[in-house]
Amino acid sequence: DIDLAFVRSLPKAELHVHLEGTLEPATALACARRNGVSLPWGSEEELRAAYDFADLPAFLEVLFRVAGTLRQRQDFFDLAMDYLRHVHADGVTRAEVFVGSQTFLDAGVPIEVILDGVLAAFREAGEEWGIDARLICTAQRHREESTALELLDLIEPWREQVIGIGMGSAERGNPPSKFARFFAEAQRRGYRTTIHAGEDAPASYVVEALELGVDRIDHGVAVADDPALIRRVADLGVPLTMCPLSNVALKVVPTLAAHPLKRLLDAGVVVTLNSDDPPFFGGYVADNYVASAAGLGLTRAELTRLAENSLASCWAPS
Ligand code: ES4
Ligand code: ZN
Repeated sequence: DIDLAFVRSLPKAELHVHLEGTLEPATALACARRNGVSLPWGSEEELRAAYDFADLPAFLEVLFRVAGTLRQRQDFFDLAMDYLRHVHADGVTRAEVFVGSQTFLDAGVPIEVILDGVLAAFREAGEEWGIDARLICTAQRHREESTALELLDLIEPWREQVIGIGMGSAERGNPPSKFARFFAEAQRRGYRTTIHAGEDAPASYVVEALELGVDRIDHGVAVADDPALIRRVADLGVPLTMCPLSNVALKVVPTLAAHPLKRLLDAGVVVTLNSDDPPFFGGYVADNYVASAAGLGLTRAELTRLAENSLASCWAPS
C-alpha cells in the first residue's frame, strides 16, 4: 500500500545525485545540437536504447559522453533548475548535489561557467520553492591523485559555497587509499568529505574509505558482506547514501528484493535512499523509495525512518 503520494508527503533530503547524471535524453540531444557536439545517438529512442548497462564502467562511458554536451552557463543553470523542480514536487526539502567538473573542464568549459551556473540555479530554486540546495564538488578516481588536488585549487574561490568534496567514477582498481593525500587536504581546507565505496568493489574498499575519515559513504552495498563492518558502520553512525535503482541497473544486485538496505537498516546503520543518476536508472528519489518498498516490503514506518535519516545526514546547517 506504499504509493508515490505517501512517499512525496515525507519531507526528505537527497544526498547522492550527480547533477550531470540528471540530464534527460531529450535535453542532452538539444544541448548537443545547440553546442555543436556530435553524439553517436541520433534520436531519443537510440539514446534510451543505450541505457542498458553491463556494469559501472559501461555506464560511465555513456554518462561522460552525454554529459559532454553541456557547455554553457545556461546549460548548467537549466539542468539544476529542472532537477530541483522535479524533486521539490517529490517532497525533497534539501539536496546536496554532486558536480563532476573534470568532464567539462576536459571539453574546455571554464570552471566559473560550471559553478556559477549551478549556484545561480540553487539560489533561484531556494527563492522560488524554498528548497535548500548545496554543492558537493567531486573528483574522478580513474585519474591521477594530482588531478584531484588540482581541482581543490581550482575551486578555491568558491570555497564558502561548496559544502563538501566527493569522489566517484570507476571504483575497482582505484581504491580510496590512492587518494589519501587528497582527502587529507580537502579536510584541512575545512570541507566535509564523502566517497563512493562498496558499489563495484568489495568491503575492503569501505574499510579504506573509513580510514580516510570521510563523513558519509556513497553506496556501501558491500558493507552487508562483512558482519564486523556492519557493526562498525552502525556504531560510528556514518551514513550510507544508497541508490537501489542504480544498483539494479548496474548489476550490483540482481533485484531490489536482494538489496541489503533493509538488512542494514535493521542492524542500526544510518541508511538513506537516493537516485544517483535518475534518467539513466529509471527513477528519481521518490521512485527509489516506492520501488524499494515494493521489492523489500518496507513499511510506512521504515520509509519514514529512511526519510528522517536523510535529513539527519545533511551537512548543511538546518
Ligand atoms: C559516478 Cl563519476 C560518477 N558520476 C555518476 N555516477 C557515478 N557512479 C559512480 N561514479
Ligand atoms: Zn553516485
